[in-house]
Amino acid sequence: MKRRHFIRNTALGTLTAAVGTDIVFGRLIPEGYSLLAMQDPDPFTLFSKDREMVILNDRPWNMEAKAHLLDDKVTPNKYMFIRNNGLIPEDIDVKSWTLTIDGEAVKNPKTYTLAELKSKFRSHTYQLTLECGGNGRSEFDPPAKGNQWTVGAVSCATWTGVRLRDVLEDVGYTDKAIYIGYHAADVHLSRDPGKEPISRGAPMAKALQDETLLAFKMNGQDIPLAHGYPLRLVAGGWPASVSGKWVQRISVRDRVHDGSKMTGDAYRMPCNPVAPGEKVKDEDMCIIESMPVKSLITYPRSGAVIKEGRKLNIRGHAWAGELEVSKMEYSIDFGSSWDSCSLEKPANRLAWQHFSAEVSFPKKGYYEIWARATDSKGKSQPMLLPGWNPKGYLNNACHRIAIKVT
Ligand SMILES: Nc1nc2c(c(=O)[nH]1)N[C@H]1C(S)=C(S)[C@@H](COP(=O)(O)O)O[C@H]1N2
Ligand SMILES: [Mo]
Repeated sequence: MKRRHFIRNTALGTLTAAVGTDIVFGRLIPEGYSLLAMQDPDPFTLFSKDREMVILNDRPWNMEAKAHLLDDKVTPNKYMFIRNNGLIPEDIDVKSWTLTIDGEAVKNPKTYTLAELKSKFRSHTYQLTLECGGNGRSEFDPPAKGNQWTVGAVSCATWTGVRLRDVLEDVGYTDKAIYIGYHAADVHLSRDPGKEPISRGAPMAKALQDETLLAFKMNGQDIPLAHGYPLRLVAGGWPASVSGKWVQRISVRDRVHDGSKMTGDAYRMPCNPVAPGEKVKDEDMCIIESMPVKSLITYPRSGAVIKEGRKLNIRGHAWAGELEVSKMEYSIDFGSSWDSCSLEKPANRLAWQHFSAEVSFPKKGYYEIWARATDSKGKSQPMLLPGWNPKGYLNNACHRIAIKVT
């Protein structure tokens, strides 16, 4: 038998410090063996996510919720989707974290520490709907490249921070200002420091809205690392890609921001509908702004079984980008007829709204419940897939669940 080799005392010292307690038989750890305590935690533990969350990619991390996980009126961290374009920044030092406002339309760029931002400007809290532009992408045919989101790349947490408007006014900007663009601390997948994973933005009108925040709290606590700790731009109602995480710099531009993922097919749609699979010229692509009207049935979960003669209480949320949802309906006959749901007002502008209904079924058998929201301008969700586009954005087709009455 081969003689066992054990780790050296110095290595054992390092391990003990890392584990944080005495390793009782530490002397006997075979050489080359790695302790379980030293292995990377699984992503659910790492990001404090529920184990029912679905991982779509691990490099970069992308994770979505299932419809029934989004039942809370205010989304807790454990059910909030993660959408990363690059690598999460490491070794964040809050004490030395700064935000710089610069750009062609700023005469004197200014830099704030986090403490300065918090003490100099008033804090505001809003509940804000953040939906990835690619939510629902998995349904498109021909398929679109990218994370195959189903329905769970949407959240509505409360965000606390200072108004971007107040900060921009404190710095001062010229009448050349037409757009803002963010720059963040995350790292490009190639680890090339000259490349940004994503650097998007919004027109001044959106940047200056009351609800557009530089946030430092989510649901009353420090923003979780994966969601942008220690400082994040939040612009509800627009594709969530506008809400830059780990933000360090905001440029006030004299042109449409041209950062990473602002051009080409990224977060842009054919300005006019195209046939599925059609090539679209660059100049015929338009930047996505307000998200379309949409809804989600969060209770019961698809596949639920109920007894004949019983009524089923369904519920969920509806949202409409910059607009309010004015009508919510459901159908149990594949969209031939619709009944109305009761619909609550949003907690504030740009927050999703809750709906509920009591559904009766005529007899035993299989049913699908479809939900359809209509926005304040009268636009309704399409029953089936909306217009195909190269990257599979803005699928706001009616959500549906299966029900068996036995
Ligand atoms: N710095 C930075 N900000 C970012 C991203 C990113 O990869 N890096 N992803 C964007 C995209 S595409 C989306 S959909 C949202 C996702 O926010 P969440 O991960 O907090 O749910 O963050 C946006 N902000
Ligand atoms: Mo996104």
